[in-house]
Amino acid sequence: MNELVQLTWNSDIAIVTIDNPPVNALSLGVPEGISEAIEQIAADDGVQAAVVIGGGTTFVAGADIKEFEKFRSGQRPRGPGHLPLLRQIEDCPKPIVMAMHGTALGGGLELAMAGHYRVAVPGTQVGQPEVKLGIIPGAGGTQRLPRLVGVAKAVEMCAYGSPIKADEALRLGLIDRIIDGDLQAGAVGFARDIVGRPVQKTRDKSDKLGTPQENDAIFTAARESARKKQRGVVAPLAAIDAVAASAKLPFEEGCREEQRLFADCLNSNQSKALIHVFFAEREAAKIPDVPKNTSTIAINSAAVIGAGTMGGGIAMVFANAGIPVLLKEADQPGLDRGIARIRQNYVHSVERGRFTQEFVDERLRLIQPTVTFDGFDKADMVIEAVFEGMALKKEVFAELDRVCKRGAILASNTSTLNIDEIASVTSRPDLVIGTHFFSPANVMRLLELVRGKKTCKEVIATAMQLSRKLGKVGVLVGNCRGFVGNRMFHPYMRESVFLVEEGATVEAVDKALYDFGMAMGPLAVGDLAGLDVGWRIRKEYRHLEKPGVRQAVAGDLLCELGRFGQKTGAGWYKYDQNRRAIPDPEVTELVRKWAAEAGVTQRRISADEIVDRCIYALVNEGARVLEEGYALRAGDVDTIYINGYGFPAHLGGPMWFADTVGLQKVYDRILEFHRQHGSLWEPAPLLKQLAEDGKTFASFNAGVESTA
Ligand code: T1G
Ligand code: NAD
Repeated sequence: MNELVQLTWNSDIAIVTIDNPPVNALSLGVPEGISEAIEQIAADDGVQAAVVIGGGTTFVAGADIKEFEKFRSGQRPRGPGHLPLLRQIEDCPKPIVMAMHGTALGGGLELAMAGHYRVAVPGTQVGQPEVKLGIIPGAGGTQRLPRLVGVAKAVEMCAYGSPIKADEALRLGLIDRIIDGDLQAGAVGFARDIVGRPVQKTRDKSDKLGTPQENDAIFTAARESARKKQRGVVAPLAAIDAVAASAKLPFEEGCREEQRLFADCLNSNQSKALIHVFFAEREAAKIPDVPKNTSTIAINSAAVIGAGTMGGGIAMVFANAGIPVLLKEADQPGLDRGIARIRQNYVHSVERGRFTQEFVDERLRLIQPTVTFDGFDKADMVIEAVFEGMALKKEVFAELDRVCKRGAILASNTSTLNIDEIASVTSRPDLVIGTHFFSPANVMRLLELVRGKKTCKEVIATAMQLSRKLGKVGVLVGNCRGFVGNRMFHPYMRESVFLVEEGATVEAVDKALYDFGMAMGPLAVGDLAGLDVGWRIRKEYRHLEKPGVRQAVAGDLLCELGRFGQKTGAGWYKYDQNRRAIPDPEVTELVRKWAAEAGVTQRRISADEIVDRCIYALVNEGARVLEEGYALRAGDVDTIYINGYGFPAHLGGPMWFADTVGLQKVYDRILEFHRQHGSLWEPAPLLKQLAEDGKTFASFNAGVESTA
């Protein structure tokens, strides 16, 4: 063998242990090692059966994603190349038992399905998550899985990529036994039980492959659903085609069809983008000056102050993670309203089948409502989510500093205010950090962590670790106005309004960006968030506007008519009782009249121009954010946009997308907008530099963030 795969014996049962930490990926050397072991097992008369097991915390998490570039460039055989190994395992005359714990994903599950029997400890997760990387199973997964679990379930697992747990896998026939207690001992025991029984080859099974009529209905429904739920993404449809091949073609031919579809997906820009997204998300957790071994503060209890939209959601996030949380409001009626909203949210979750009533009851018990500071002295961390206003935030933080124990973290959910100024009223600015959750906090995955000048490394490390525990993607950002996400969002939204002022209809702007892949058009987002917030801010800061710099006006015209968005039944759109958006010709007319008076020429604007104007506004500001060091890497910006702003993951995020277009092309287009529209389109110096040097954002790394 080699150091990645070990072969040992428990009298007449051979044990093959895969040892490639951290996740036992099938990196170069692993399939080769397993193959050698199987060869020895087949030849060894003293061996009656074998167990294949993962060393460490998991079975096999699949092919080594880092090696995909080698497949693409032909440095390694086309595809993961372990199809022959799987055939060798299946053809082994001695029964092979796959013993799973942790996760058996992608190539890991494919390996397991080539075994003759499968056992797992409770809680093991098995799945074909390849579509999330823009590819499909490439080692027979789409052919063996339907033979074990039936076509409908295989389509679901391959097209959506969500794993299932061991108990469901047992019910479906994907595994043969759940092992309570020690996995290896249990698997060896199981192997002894089946010695002498004929080896069952998955590829020879056909009883679950269904009839053409049944299958056609399954595939049609699956394609329709994939087109809707994974808009614009190619891999889910390819995965469905591959499973369809399993039901129509003999096994070998089905595998060839899978290989063909796999190769198309692997070479697509979508898979390159989604693999970037996978690694960017994990890279975001690494902070150059906060090493992995930085000590952290245990967060066993928390408190939230303000039970409004955000505070209520944040309390739910803690409760859902099993952390008891105090929720404080200014007065009893406000608290009652906040708690009622939380209950309502949970009722919806139960109705939609996301949580069980039992889970919800348990979580509700973890949220303790209060109007006093009693108990705050015990909390390890407090998150403030009161109204946005510096004076109030300072008042709250000064009080928190008095009532909270030494060493407790004080966090603010502010979306715009200066964290250093908030921290300055406390005696512990090193323990202050911004935790910017997104609305609805219990749903959105993004958590922007805002590092103040004095925030200490322990607090950053703790917040990063906590993000994971809370099921969020934490991204560390610097302390600038709007932080990273909202700072970039501002020019994006501004351009969408300018386009309407210049003659594009509201629907045309939203449709162009929706068709590009955004979860919602920008104007519909404005209606959802409320147009009045920006209007009030603009009124308050009008005196700070630079003369001669164009301001977006159309949204204010709507607000002056009381059209604040969904909450008032009208904004950019009209809304019916079901909150369905209806295009409103009155808005077009209102803006047309204003434009005529203001001397703004209206014209026909193409969908391409709409997308370029909005997306490049995002990219240009993203370049500034990067250059100024408020984001550590281009991938961090991408992670923020995908998880917080509905940017399509299959385009990799705004910075990755710009790289794929080519920065020279993006720069040239921005220069064109600069000539047409003036100073707001000043190209970011970093973009200019990278374009001129023929480089990409991905190649740029600002290094350690500094807010100084
Ligand atoms: N290849 C390479 N590295 C991987 C990896 C993989 N498959 N999976 C994880 N890592 C790295 C990851 O980058 C991180 O590194 C560390 O392991 C821990 O991961 C032939 C074509 C397994 C559920 O899609 O879903 O098989 O940041 O932080 O939260 O048809 O990782 O520490 O340097 O995520 O405990 C299909 C992807 C591949 C599984 C563990 N498999 N991985 O989660 O830890 S394609 C997947 C995951 C394939 C076949 C095809 C998760 C996890 P670092 P982590 P975790
Ligand atoms: P909200 O108006 O819904 O809730 C604020 C709550 O704080 C109210 O219920 C209010 O009664 C309570 N409150 C005010 N003073 C208090 C005090 N001294 N003690 C206890 N409670 C007090 O506002 P929101 O939308 O939840 O926003 C809260 C914070 O989150 C703001 O800083 C906001 O900028 C930020 N934020 C909001 C969003 C969003 O989309 N709404 C997103 C991210 C961040």
